[in-house]
Amino acid sequence: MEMTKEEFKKELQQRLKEKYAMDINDASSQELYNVLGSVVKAYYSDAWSNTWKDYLEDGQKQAYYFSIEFLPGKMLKSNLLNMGILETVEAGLADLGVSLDELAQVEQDMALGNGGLGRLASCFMDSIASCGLPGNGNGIRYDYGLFKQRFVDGYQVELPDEWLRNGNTWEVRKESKAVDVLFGGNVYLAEDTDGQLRPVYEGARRLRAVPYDTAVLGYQNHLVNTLRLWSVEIPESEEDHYRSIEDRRAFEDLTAVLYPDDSNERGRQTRLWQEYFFVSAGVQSIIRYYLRLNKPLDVLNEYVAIHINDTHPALCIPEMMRILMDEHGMSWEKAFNVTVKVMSYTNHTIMAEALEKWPVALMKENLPRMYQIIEELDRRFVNELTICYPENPELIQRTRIIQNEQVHMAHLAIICSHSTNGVAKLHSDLLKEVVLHDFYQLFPERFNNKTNGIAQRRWLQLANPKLSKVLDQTIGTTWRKTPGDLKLLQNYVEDQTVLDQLAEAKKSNKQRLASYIEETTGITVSPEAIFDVQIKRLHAYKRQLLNLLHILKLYFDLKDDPKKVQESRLFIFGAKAAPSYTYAKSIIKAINEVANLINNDPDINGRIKVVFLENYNVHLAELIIPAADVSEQISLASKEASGTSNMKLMLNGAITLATLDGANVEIRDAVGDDNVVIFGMTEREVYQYYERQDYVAKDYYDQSPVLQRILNAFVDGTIPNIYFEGREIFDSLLKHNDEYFVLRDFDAYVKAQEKIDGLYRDQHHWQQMSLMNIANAGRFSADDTMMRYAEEIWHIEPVEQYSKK
Ligand code: 26Y
Repeated sequence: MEMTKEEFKKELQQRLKEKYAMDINDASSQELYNVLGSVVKAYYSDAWSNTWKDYLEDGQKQAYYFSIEFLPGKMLKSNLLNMGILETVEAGLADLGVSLDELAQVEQDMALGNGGLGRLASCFMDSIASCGLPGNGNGIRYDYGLFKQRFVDGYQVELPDEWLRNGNTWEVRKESKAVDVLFGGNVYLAEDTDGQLRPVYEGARRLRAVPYDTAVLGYQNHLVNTLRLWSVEIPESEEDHYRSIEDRRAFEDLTAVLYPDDSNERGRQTRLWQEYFFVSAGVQSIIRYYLRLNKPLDVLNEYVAIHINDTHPALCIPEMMRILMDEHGMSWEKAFNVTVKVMSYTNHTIMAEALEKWPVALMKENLPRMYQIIEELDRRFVNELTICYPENPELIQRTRIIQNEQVHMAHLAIICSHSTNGVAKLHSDLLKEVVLHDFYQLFPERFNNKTNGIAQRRWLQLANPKLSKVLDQTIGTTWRKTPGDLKLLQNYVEDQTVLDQLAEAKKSNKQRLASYIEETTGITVSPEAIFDVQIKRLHAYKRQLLNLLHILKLYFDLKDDPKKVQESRLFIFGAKAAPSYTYAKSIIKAINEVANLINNDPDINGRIKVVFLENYNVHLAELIIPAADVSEQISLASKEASGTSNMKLMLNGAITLATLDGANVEIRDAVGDDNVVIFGMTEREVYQYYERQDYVAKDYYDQSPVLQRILNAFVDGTIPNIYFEGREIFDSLLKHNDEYFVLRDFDAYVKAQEKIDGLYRDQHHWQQMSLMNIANAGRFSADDTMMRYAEEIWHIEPVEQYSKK
């Protein structure tokens, strides 16, 4: 893929004429963006169809990553980067008086995900392609992405995210690849003319799944994989069956919205439909493609690997069984054998409320054939276990798929796949030892760890050009392709010139963020302050509240002693709360009110500032992360499966302030105790509390005047305008005994923050720590993570002509 600047300029102007009959000077940013998009698409279209043809001709084994969420953010710049023409295009546009950065702003963030899990899926897609691996994504094309967050009087308000309003340049509708998906009705087995038992459907609804394909470009390797997202339509032949308007709506709305619901029960029925819809469409299209290879279905696992990203796509299992048996006449035993070899599953949480269970009645009514197959999977599993462990009926009860009239999706996924992995060492150990211990005993060889990773291309090369430039000048450019080479930076830990350059890059990123803050919130902040950042979904276990309590402590300290020696701090929050998660919304309101109180208090005079940025999303993350000094990773130990913002912040030189949870443990191992600040209970101590059941939060309050003052501020009017929210938060800690041990870890957190303050004062040393973090972040490369999935789970290999040089 070669293109000179002049060729690019000509092409752009030509297309602008064709499409809008306009010259550059007359075109709006949107028009220019659209045309630029079509130039870019034309540029990779050959590589896209070649990749596809190569896979087909070589009968290449391919992986399919099924995920109910994908969160790629904006794609223009990353596509240009991966094609190797970012600089050419930027310069060409500049010649024409157009700024690429401004054009890039026109693109709507593709936010078809809630948070970590969806963003991980997108980093993985990028890495699969960049490693030259044959792998594709499969998901849902939601008409509305994750809600847009606004603050009104400090409260979160949710607005629809109409990301498709101006069209989506990157997608291609593939009408000819549409498939039908059946819902509801009755299903019974009857003998067919050939004597085989086949299901007969009565009164089922038939919906059409239409795929929209998006190219996933590898980093400068000419490989283009596919992200296939499905949208629902009502087939013309079926229109009569949808009698009332409400009835029709219910089905038409199937792919309307992403459920902003990573914590609770609302919207669950539609979610079940969504799950089956994209799973059925995806598996059908895989089988359709496979049949073109003219291979027998019982060796499907030699050509296809299907990955189940959390349990949401776990219906892949019964759906694959259905297709193999009902449509291709395979026996149960053979179908099961092949299905297990094809499927693998990642667990992303140990939080009990997020482990999916579906009421039997709901599943029977909406997905009758799926339910029949699941019931039979359960029956056979119970039979087998009864033979192997006749003395242990409790084990069977605990592990079976159907329990208490509910289908346990994680059990289904583990029992019917060949691999179950956690997303960080600690998390995977907890799965084996505690959460999924029974299954580990039954299938020890299935359990493994794959620590998450991030795409350095997006989170360093694109998001932080300033730092990237310093790196290029210092250690050469190989880190761009091989993030492990960042390690070379360690040789410069005593080099004052390099340390100064790193500091300069950080400062300039802080200025960029400071301007954004000023523009969007009107709050003036100083780039000299410590930028202390907590960005992630708002959830009690992530303990944004602990951060807030510490802010209040600093505030009261300064009120009492205005001369107190303390570095200036800017506390930055970015977080969305699930719309029905009242407690999380109360925390948002409280943070916003504390921000108002402190930012406007003349006694404080700007020495502490608190900014809660609206609408945290991928794009905002790209702006915040390069500017961060401190990375807050303070979840209660054992609760955060991995975390990935911790990796992104470290990569950009922030110092991690963390509990020993999720991947924080591995960050500490990577940088050493001297380059990270760890505090709080370990996961072992947390479990000891659970066993002994002897945590009394109120004791901490009773014994600490500092905590009394801080907590009372929530209910005595010190923090204004939080009459209900303040009481709710106060009660959660003292009346409901502080589920996430905020008060237990408070003192340790304060000390850790004091340590940060002291460390920052020694700027030379701080820069050295920062350098060590950047240098050791290469080990969290999603490229490496994907290579491990490829080798150890999917058994696929890089395609030679596209593999990394
Ligand atoms: C079933 C429904 C309630 C549900 C919806 C979404 C349950 C869970 C989720 C999403 C979970 C999620 O985002 N988990 C995060 O996955 C990241 C990637 O592995 C981890 O880094 C992070 O610790 C984990 O919370």
